[in-house]
Amino acid sequence: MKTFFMIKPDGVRRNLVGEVISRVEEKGFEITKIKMMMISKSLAEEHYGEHKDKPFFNDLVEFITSGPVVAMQVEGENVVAQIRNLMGATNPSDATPGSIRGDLATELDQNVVHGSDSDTSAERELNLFFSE
Ligand SMILES: Nc1nc2c(ncn2[C@@H]2O[C@H](COP(=O)(O)OP(=O)(O)OP(=O)(O)O)[C@@H](O)[C@H]2O)c(=O)[nH]1
Ligand SMILES: [Mg+2]
Repeated sequence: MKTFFMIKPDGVRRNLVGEVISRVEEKGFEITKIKMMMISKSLAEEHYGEHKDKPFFNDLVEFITSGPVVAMQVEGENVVAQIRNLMGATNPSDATPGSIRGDLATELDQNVVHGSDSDTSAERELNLFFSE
């Protein structure tokens, strides 16, 4: 099984790339594709398309395009759900200590990582980021 996983601009700015990747690798998953990149406005709007009617959509697009991200394809058993567990709850205030967001973030809109929330999202997002 495969998922799309990404270290957001706040994680890169805070030099948490090694820390986050270590957690994924130590858990036992395999990173089979990885690249550091800037996300264009159009890619951001497509990636977060499900949120386009939310009041925070513009802030979300602005934030995710504000600096480089590290995009990954991660493989392993039940990887979509297990990566979401490693990430912790969307709001770091609710994220359990031991999770990436629980240990490394404090704010909802700067929560360090993204991971696909279903197999369907994983396929869509992997195609968006690793199509060439
Ligand atoms: N400002 C603001 N940001 C929000 C709110 N809800 C979600 N977000 C941000 O929007 C992102 C996407 O929301 P969701 O897809 O629902 O959450 P998620 O799947 O845990 O997070 P992602 O992995 O980033 O997709 C979250 O990671 C938050 O940073 C909100 O109510 N206000
Ligand atoms: Mg999401």
